[in-house]
Amino acid sequence: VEKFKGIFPAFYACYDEEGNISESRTKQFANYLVSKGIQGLYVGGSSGECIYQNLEERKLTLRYVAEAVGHQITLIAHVGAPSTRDSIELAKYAEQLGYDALSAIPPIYFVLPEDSIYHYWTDILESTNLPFIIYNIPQTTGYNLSIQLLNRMLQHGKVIGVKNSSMPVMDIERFKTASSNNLILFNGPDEQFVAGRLMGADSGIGGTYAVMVELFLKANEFISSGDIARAQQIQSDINSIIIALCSLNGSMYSAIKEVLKKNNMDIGSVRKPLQPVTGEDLQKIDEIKAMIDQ
Ligand code: HMN
Repeated sequence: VEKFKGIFPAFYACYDEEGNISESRTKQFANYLVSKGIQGLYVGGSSGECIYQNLEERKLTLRYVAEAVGHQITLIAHVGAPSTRDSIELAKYAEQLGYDALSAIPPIYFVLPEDSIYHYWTDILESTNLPFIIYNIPQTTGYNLSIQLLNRMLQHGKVIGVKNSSMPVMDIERFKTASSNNLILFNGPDEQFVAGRLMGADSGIGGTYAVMVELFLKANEFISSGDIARAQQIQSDINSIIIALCSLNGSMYSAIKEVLKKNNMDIGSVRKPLQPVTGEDLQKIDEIKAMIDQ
């Protein structure tokens, strides 16, 4: 379990100038994050724009990341997809590539009954030998993980963790307690990373980590060493940055990608319907970069 403890940036989609998945940019970006000292990567999640990509594109990203960083860090593949069949195809592919674990949101679009969610996750986890991390993100899926379904899922020995993106930090404590502290809990909302850790999260997976990874690594260290005041100060800086990133005309991810460009890490822009930054936004990017660099 040690390999699942720490900071796991949610990996971004890396596109070329035509908006196709870029092999060189994907590999460069993965290596860049490894050089910062992260514990692992969460590949192909919401921040990876999985919802806007076809299966082949999702496989390319999974493969390029694995080829670039190999076993230097822990790799988690998010395989949530519209059909169970597609999720299983991604899961098997991730296993072949040497990923360390699978993860999936509940089924997309229809908010299906809990029993269907159980079968969706079970079908995925039975399709490979990899451990499985439940992804709870009620604000986008419309389903909030219940203790009942969690208990049912725990009967599969393969469920090792929950990535929890619901806003009440109490949920982290409840899921952990329901598993008699056996599950690894990943904090989802970056704005509450410190609170999540204090309520029992072992780790964090987040969509804004990769643009300010040093801040999350430091906050994590301060929590581990018991220096809560300094961790809180970093959280406050992080939140001002996230609010600034979300205040532009373009999507948060397009703003993040512009900041990365200023750091000589060009991974292209976002795919529509996510909107790219506008000219007006670009003027604010320098200010956001300065907040991060401070
Ligand atoms: C993923 O790729 O799936 C992300 O890590 C999702 C992650 O939990 C994000 N939550 C949502 O998008 C709702 C957060 O990291 C989020 O981006 C951050 O807290 C900023 O609001």
